[in-house]
Amino acid sequence: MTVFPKDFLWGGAVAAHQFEGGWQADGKGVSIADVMTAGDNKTARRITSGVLPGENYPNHDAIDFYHHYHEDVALFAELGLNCFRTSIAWSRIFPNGDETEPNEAGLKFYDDLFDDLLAHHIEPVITLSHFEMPYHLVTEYGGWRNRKLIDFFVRFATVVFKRYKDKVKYWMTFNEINNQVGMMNEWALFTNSGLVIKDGENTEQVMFQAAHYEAVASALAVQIGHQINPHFEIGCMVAMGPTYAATPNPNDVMKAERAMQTNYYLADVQVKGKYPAFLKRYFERQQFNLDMTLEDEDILRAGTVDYIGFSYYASHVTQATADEPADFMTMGKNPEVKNTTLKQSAWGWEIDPVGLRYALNWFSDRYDLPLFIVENGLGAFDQVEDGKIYDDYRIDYLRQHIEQMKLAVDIDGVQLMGYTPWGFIDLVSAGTGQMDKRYGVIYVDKNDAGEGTLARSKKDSFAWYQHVIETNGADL
Ligand code: P53
Repeated sequence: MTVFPKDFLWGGAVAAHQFEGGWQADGKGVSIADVMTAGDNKTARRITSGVLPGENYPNHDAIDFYHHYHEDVALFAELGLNCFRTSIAWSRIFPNGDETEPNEAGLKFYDDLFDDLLAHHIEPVITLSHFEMPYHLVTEYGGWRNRKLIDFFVRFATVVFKRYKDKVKYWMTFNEINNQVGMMNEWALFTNSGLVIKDGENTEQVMFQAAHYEAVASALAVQIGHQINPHFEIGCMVAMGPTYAATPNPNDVMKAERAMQTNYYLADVQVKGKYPAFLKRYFERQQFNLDMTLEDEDILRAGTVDYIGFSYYASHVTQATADEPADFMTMGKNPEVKNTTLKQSAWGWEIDPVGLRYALNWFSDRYDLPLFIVENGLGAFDQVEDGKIYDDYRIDYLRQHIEQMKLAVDIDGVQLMGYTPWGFIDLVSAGTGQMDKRYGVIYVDKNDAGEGTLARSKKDSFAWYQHVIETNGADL
């Protein structure tokens, strides 16, 4: 017996810049992902000023889905997916971001892709902005610190909403919009918002300004989308990393509560249409002079989302220090505490299936909206033995998480729309730029050095996931 509804969305998730390749194909402009080098488990990716000779930019070619989509979509259909989450590369549609007319060849690519998916009864689930804005908007306008970005984004959103209004029903505006708040590092500020912090600038102030403009742009897109097609379902997308207290000491609990706020303050804005009290007070106390108008407030109120999309990979633990009063944003400022009750991935991410049920309950309690798990999965090193990949560790991870989804639906009454595990076809890691940090049930023959034939093959987890979908999650 399954606990999932008949129309449950079983899918897989990717993002344009991490798998398409074709970085200059058919008039595509340079995107922020195109100026990020490869890192690894210990070395951070670097952001270069433009595309420089001699650097390794793994997103340029990625797994070349751009030239393989036809056979790849056939493989997705064989897997049995009934939905497929990807993003539209903004820089294919508006190569520089500030043009008035879109690039027809870019629009045509997604037409063909969506037609192919629909022919296989696979519903596209589309993120408008997934860590991929035209790089020109960074160099000319400073990224999302600039209010003009709202207009550019709205133009982009309007063009694609109109173009694909009969092909795409499920949309999300900004991927993991809160990553920049939770991480406050160079990578997150750049990938979320195209921000490069200048000497003497207050990083938090610049970040909150950018996030505000994004929230306004998101709310405008929601309103415009609903006008173009009232049947559109438009969601937000939140990175959910629940934070637990290290001990029952109330100071730890208070600190964990504060850290949780970094997960959801933007969800509050996008779901409730207004800023939470703790943040308004924080802005006042910090004396940030943010550009937030009364008109913006109206827009936020009128552009609330239809559902909550979220990613869930891992949970976190935090502990108070004696000299630090619990306050918002504390998570980014403190080293994490290891959770000794859990195992970690090779990249140190805590493996916590129950945390997914916790997250589902948490969202359901606070927002009472349909929920969509649009990313979840295990990044691992896979070994190829006699042409096969025996990835039982990945099956275990996915099985344990789906078991918790079942409990959330069956016992807790959570409204769950669907599940799209991340990187179900191997792709370039966003955080490290690696190919060898693999999430897929489909293997792609390419390694960190960029070598390989790009051939696709099925890991053991492919048949397992296929069976899960076939039985609508009844048989794990
Ligand atoms: P990778 C953490 C760190 C980096 C990216 O991540 C993240 C997260 C999770 O909050 O975000 C998402 O590739 C993101 C995807 C990304 C995926 O997590 O660093 O939406 O683009 O690939 C996995 O292992």
